[in-house]
Amino acid sequence: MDTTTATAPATELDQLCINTLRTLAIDMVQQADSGHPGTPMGAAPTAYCLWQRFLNYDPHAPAWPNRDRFVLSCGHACALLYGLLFLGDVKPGSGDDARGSLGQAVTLDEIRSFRQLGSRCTGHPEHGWATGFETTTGPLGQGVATSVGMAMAEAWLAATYNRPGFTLFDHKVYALASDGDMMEGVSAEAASLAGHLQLANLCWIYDSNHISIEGATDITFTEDVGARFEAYGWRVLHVADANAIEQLSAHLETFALQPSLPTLIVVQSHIGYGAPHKQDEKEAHGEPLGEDEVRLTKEFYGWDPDAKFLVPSVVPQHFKAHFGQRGAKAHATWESLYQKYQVQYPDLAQQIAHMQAGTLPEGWDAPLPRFEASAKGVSTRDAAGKVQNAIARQVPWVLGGAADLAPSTKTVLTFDFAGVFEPGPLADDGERAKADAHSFAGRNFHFGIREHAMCAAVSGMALAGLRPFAAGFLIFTDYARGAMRLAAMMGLPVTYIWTHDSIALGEDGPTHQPIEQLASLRAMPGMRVLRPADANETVEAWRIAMQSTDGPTSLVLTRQALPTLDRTQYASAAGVAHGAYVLADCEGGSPEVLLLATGSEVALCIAAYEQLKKDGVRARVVSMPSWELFERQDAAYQESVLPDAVQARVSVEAGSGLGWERYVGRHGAILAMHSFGTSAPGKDVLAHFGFDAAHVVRAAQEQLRRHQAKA
Ligand SMILES: Cc1ncc(C[n+]2csc(CCOP(=O)(O)OP(=O)(O)O)c2C)c(N)n1
Repeated sequence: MDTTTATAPATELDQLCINTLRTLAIDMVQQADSGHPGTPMGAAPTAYCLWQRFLNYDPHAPAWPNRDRFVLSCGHACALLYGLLFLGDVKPGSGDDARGSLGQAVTLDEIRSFRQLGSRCTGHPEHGWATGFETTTGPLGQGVATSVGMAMAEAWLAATYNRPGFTLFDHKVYALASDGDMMEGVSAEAASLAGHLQLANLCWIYDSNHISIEGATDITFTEDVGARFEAYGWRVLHVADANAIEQLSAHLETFALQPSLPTLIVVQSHIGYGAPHKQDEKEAHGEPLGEDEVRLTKEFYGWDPDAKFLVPSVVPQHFKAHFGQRGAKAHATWESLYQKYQVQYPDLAQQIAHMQAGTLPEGWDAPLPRFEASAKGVSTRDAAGKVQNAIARQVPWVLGGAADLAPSTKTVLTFDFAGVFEPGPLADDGERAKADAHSFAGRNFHFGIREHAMCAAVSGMALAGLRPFAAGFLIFTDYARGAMRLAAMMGLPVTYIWTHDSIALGEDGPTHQPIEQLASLRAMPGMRVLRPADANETVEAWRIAMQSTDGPTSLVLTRQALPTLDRTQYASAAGVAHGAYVLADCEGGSPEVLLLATGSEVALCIAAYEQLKKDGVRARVVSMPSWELFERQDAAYQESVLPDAVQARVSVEAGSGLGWERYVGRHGAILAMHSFGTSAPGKDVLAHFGFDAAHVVRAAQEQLRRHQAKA
């Protein structure tokens, strides 16, 4: 906090800075002929006050791990963020390329080309496109939900790495939210979680302008938001007028001193503030003000109506004198503390360095289990749980949880020092009890039945350098998709564990049996999907997830036991790294028919293969745990697995058949689901829909007949 100015009334210079932010936003939208000018105009004083007086952020070291986070949840108001980053002179730090530094600085040229091809000033903030975009926002609700994960990460980092005299982590997480953010369900899930967890480091500032696109929010949104948040366990503070920044300042000071609850500050504002005709009108949304209105508004601000993208030189200077210097000082103090910490706690410092660099400690995969061949086998969820525990023991920042399904998804970290992430009791001095079984240092997170908020939260955790996992049933990815999509877009190394991956889950019936979910995850750019066929493929799948630093991985796992294949008889599971590999091949010539499958259906293909072998048919089984990885292999490898010459092909997957034509061709056989499932024990459901070896054998023989007839 800047004690010289914290609650002082706005000066003329402050007003000039605020109006610079407003006019830059107006000019950006006018020039682009698209975008939302009204919200930046209304919320500029709020954002200015936060940045200039409170945010601890070194503009020249944007990857500093203890920086305060600012999330613009209403991403459509991004012109405001671009103005702040430019006026605050935020630019990549020298010599570091960690997450916070991603991209290049927002320059005035970039601002002028707002929303144009190649500009860093994108239509909504895209993490990585310019320095200082802490997360991608745009779908309303995502930013605030992600900020909860950032706050959880800070709480975990503080509880895990701070030592007496070494407060390495004590940063705050701020999110600026709009009516739409507050309407979206995901923000309610996330706020409920944050309230339960008593995340005192979290502050949402709700720019309440009572307008959304269709007009005044009294047609849609009339609840008492503050009361709702109080019920969630938040402290709620109010600012009657966004332009009165000293009132907001006072509340932000209160927030900083609050030891046990998250804070919501509800700020009443006017969309399009200063635009004489468009204020309080829905036109302030989604379109430029228009030249005439721009002039009138600028006059209202005491601005030169003819000036465009005008930045009075005192404005960046003023930002530098407060926002810049405060952050640089805080960072310098932290650096000298960190240097001493490195000497006193070299192992812990090494862990922090790994997190910052996105690397893993030497030998992280040494204790990975290997599973003995077994006809009875284990489910891939069980195998994954063992692998995950082995990894998490080695890598302290591998942590996470499930949406109330940790026991079913086998994602509990069971080793004795894992602990549970829960707020510890507060001592008299307001300090929390240090790491015990239940504290913020715990690594088992209970997300509650909140799949969407869980996935947004793990994104926030990944953005802080952690390697989080999130788990649930595959069917519930439908509830979490919004957040998963942004994780894929941002390239975050999150591991999702989706179990109960097919109709074979059985008795829970069609509502719980995934059909189209696998295909839709495969359709998501940047999402690595792995559906391992047995325990040893599961080991390899987890290995790939851990080695992936460029995007999320979905591990798609069974509820039911699968035979653990004898790898002396069949090919090594190391083939998983190629996405698809020849698991079982014929002898005495090239194959006549290819059997392609993933996950639980690989065992069916193996059974069919053995039968076909007895019948004198030369078949090949291809295990295809990951289409994405297979697509990345060179043409020669792909040809070696799926030779063009062999067109008799059968694919088997107990889900939607969408996409399998790519591998079996238009005339190949696709054994898949064409409807929702049914309610019965898993074995009966599988039999009902024809997922058995006999069916695979029949399909293979039909393929052979068809191709022999053609030849
Ligand atoms: C999930 C989602 N649905 C719809 C939109 C499209 N959208 C963009 S801005 C907007 C209205 C936003 O109104 P509000 O949240 O009150 O923001 P403000 O009026 O303060 O700009 C809508 C519906 C969106 N960005 N995200």
